Order: sequence, then C-alpha cells, then structure tokens
Amino acid sequence: MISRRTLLSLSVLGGLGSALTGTRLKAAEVLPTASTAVAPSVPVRTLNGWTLPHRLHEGVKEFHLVAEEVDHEFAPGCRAKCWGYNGSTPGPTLEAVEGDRVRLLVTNRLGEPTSVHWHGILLPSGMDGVSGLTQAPIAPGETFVYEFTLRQHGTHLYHPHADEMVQMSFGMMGLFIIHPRAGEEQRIDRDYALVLHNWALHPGTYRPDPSVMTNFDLWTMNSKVFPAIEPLVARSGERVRIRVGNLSMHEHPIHLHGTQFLVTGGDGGRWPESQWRSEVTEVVGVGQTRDIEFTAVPGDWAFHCHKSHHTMNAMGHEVPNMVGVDQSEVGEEIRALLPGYMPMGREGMSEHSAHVAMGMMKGPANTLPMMMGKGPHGPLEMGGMFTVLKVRNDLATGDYRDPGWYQHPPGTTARRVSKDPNFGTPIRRPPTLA
Ligand SMILES: [Cu+2]
Repeated sequence: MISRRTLLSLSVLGGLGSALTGTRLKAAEVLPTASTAVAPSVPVRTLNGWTLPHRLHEGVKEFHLVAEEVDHEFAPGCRAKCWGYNGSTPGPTLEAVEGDRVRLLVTNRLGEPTSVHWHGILLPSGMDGVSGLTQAPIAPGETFVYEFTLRQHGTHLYHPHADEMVQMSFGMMGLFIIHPRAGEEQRIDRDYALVLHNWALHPGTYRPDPSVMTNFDLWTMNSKVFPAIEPLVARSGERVRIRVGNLSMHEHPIHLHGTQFLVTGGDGGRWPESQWRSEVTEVVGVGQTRDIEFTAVPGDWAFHCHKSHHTMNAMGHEVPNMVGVDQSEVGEEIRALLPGYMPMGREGMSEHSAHVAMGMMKGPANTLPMMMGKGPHGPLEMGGMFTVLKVRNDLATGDYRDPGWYQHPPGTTARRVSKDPNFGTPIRRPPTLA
C-alpha cells in the first residue's frame, strides 16, 4: 500500500523526472534506502515558488537552468524588470537526495557573462562556479554544464559568481535542497523553504538599482512582499519545518509567534539533536541558511523579520520626524503651494495605513504603500518580510490552500473593556524615583 506521502515524495524526488523522460524507476531507486522506522522526506514547498523537475539520464538527475530577464511582480501594484532563472525570481528550487549524481545545465540568456555557484555544496573545485577562478564565464548565449555527486544533505542555495553585485541585486538566486538518503528520524509533515532578499526599487522606477548598499526599498521572502507572500499552512499537531536562506545585504532576525521552535540545521545539514536550540527568533546571517521546526498549534501566527523597517515597503529614510509636531497651521501654507497636501504623522505613522485604505494616498507609480494588508480586525500595517502561519484543526494532508482567517474559540480574543483614557487605577512609576 503506497501512502499519499510516498507518492508525493516520488513525484518530486524522482517519479516526475522519470515521467518526463519515459524512463521507469523502481521506488527503491528514488527513495532513500530507509527502514520502516525512518520517514521519507516530503517535497519542499517553496512559498510563491516552484521546484524544477529533473530529467533522468542513465542515473544522473539533470536540471536545466536558464539565466534570463523576468517580468516580476512583488505584490499587485508593483512590478519590475528583474533577472532570474527559468522565468522566475528566485529561480526554481532544486531538490535532490544525498548520494544523487546531478548534472546542471546553465544557459545564459542575459546580455553579460554569468556563472552559477552552488552555495554550501561539497563538490570538486572546478564545479564551484566562480567566474574567472574555477571556470571561464558563461558568455551570453552559451550553455555550461556542471556535474557532481551530492555528498551531504541540508538547505543550500545557488547564485551567480559573476558580476555578483548586479546579478544578485536583480534577483538571481535560488534554493538547493538535498534530502538525507537515510530519511529522517523525526517525521516532517510540511517542509517550507524561502530565501530572503532586499531590493532598491526606487519609487516610480521599474528596475532595481544595484548600487545601493544598505538603504533598500523592498524586503522580500522569495521575491514577494506582504501581503503577496503566501501563508504558511499547517494542520494542528503537524511537524513543520521552515528553511530560511538569506542572500540579501542584511542580517534578518526571523521571528515566529505562538511557539518555541527548534533550530535544527542549516548549511551544515541537519544538526545532531544535542545541538538543537529552542528559540522564538533566529538570526539568519547573510549567506546563511537555517532550518526551524515546530509542532503546529491552531491560530493565525505572524512570521516575520523582527527589524521593523524590514516589514515596511518603500519609504523615505531621511524624512523629518513629525511625531509630536502640530502641523495644523503650516499645513494650510503648504497646501497653498502643494494642493492636496495633508499634514501627517503627529501621532505616529498608523494613519498612513488608514489613508491608504481610504484611497487618499497616491504615491509614485509602481510604488507600494509603506504599510498595507487588511486582517479580520483592521489594517495590519505591515509590508516586506511578513506573512502568516495559519494552523487549523481540519486540514487535509498536503492541503496548502489559504484557509482564510482563524475563527477564535469564544472568549479567547483580546477585547475592548473601556473607551475612557482615564480608565481604571493603573500603578504608575513612583514620583520618588529620580
Ligand atoms: Cu530583516
């Protein structure tokens, strides 16, 4: 009796490839040589992305990447000419099993040379993809082939190592996931993967600016910003893994609400259980990957970078601080010069979100509001690296569809008890404290 899980594994870890080539594979050839006690890996779910099917040629798993310009949407209302692979940024996720022989064809359809570095993967030096150092650059129109045997497992990445600053700033990157040959002791029910990035897509423009070093406009998970990032979906009690890679210019403290997750691995593969750490925020450094795992508990739980500017969309960073400034008089004067000018920010920036919702804010073309997204209780006032983990009791195995908003059990939500600012008798800092 073949389970649905086994079928899913087969489809990504070999079956799909054999279907494409017409080569028939026995299950033993594509699945880890696992005892019944060891769970086979589930296919990885790349948020907003996809996994590149391979073709099997005499036991070698062949993947074909095409480096090219892509017309990419960060969220409805904001697109750009980006660079990626096979029509997307990030490029498709590559998935294979430890011990596999892989052949990676790379066709360059850009106007300049490129190469692909298999980030974190143990391989012969000449396959490492560093343009000029280990290989000639792949000129426009050319196709290069890389071939090696995977001798490890873990969450890895790929990206160019030629004009790297420009090519990565335009979105050329992807995930390379290698499953352990012997399966995993701890059964994983949902295996998510995403790569973090930053973009200098200045307001009103349509091409990322590669010269920017720190002051970015868009902070993305798999090249999407909230609210366009898909939710992470799970059934209560399922074991969930989220693999996070970072090819941006900043460190990102990735925070998950509602659970203490375990950090179980990363670039170095799955760590021994004695090294697992219980955390609620894990810093994913530049060029690093981290795997976090947890048992899903019901609810809608925020999952985001904890740098508050990284959960915003395009905004000026050198604007004067207007909090606490009464602009009512100066507003009139400015309106005479700039019709429609609206003084804002005296009480904070929350009203920006309300203005956006009311259609009062019209920013430059192709530019997302700084904060956006609407939940069942009002505006979320988020953007950038933010999405929601949605855990429900009644989901079918492998159902990744957005289940809508969480229906909280009666009596388990925060609620208003007063509208009087002088409500109650709060204990204040004693006046005797200097
Ligand atoms: Cu961040």
